[in-house]
Amino acid sequence: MEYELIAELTREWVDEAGEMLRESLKNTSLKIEEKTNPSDLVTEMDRAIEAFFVEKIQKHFPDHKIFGEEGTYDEINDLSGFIWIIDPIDGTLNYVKQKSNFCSMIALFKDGEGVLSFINDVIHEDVYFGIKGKGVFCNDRRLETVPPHSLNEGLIAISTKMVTNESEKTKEVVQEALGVRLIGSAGLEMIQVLTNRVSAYITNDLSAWDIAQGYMLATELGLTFTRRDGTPINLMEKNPILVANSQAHKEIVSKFVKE
Ligand code: 2AM
Ligand code: CA
Ligand code: CA
Ligand code: CA
Repeated sequence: MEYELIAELTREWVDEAGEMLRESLKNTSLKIEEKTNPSDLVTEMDRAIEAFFVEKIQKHFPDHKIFGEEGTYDEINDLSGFIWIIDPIDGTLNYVKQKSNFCSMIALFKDGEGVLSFINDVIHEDVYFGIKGKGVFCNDRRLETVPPHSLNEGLIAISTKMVTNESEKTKEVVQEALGVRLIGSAGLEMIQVLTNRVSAYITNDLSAWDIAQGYMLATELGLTFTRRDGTPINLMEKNPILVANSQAHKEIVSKFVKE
């Protein structure tokens, strides 16, 4: 099936999942469990949305592999073939506490390269998506390429864990920017870079399902998406991320890799 057709189908699933998530916010008795610590949560909706995507994928693409946060459906030992990467709710803590500032993300990779990707800003009903070679869109609007600019001309987003594990290098990078912004959803933070509302986003270690969708969209838009030290990301392991326009990216890497 052509990528455009797969994207059309995926768009239907993403829209339906978004509707389910908006509806779920009316549920006052949502089941919530702790995973590794009190800030690491999973709700019945994380599981339900992932199961919804998995059912659709298995029906339409039975030979594709699936990699989701809330349960690995296939043993993934390498990135060969078609792999769907799912984060049903990115920013679960926000979903529970703020009832906003979360997104739902799904991407399809072929042999390690992103071919299509969706990040749904559920509350704003903004679906960001990209198809390899066809550009990146927000709903029906094509996103403009971000012009290269210096970190000192824009804002920077950082992950919450970087605030508590603040290092001299992080401090130096953050001070260079006009200001720092935190949302608590890696997906929405990557969208801020794509839309040039922040100039860069840096994180501590994140898994494939946190980054694959933003990685595909950022790459398609011509942004630079690497590990924090400037080396290529590896979706088979956790990665500290740096995504930015080419100029800010270069400046930040030089601060992180210097002695
Ligand atoms: P999640 O909500 O899908 O878990 C802020 O917490 C950001 O970091 C979110 O994008 C969140 O994704 C991600 N994250 C990754 N690992 C996490 C963890 N162990 N606990 C909380 N958030 C985590
Ligand atoms: Ca999680
Ligand atoms: Ca996530
Ligand atoms: Ca999640």
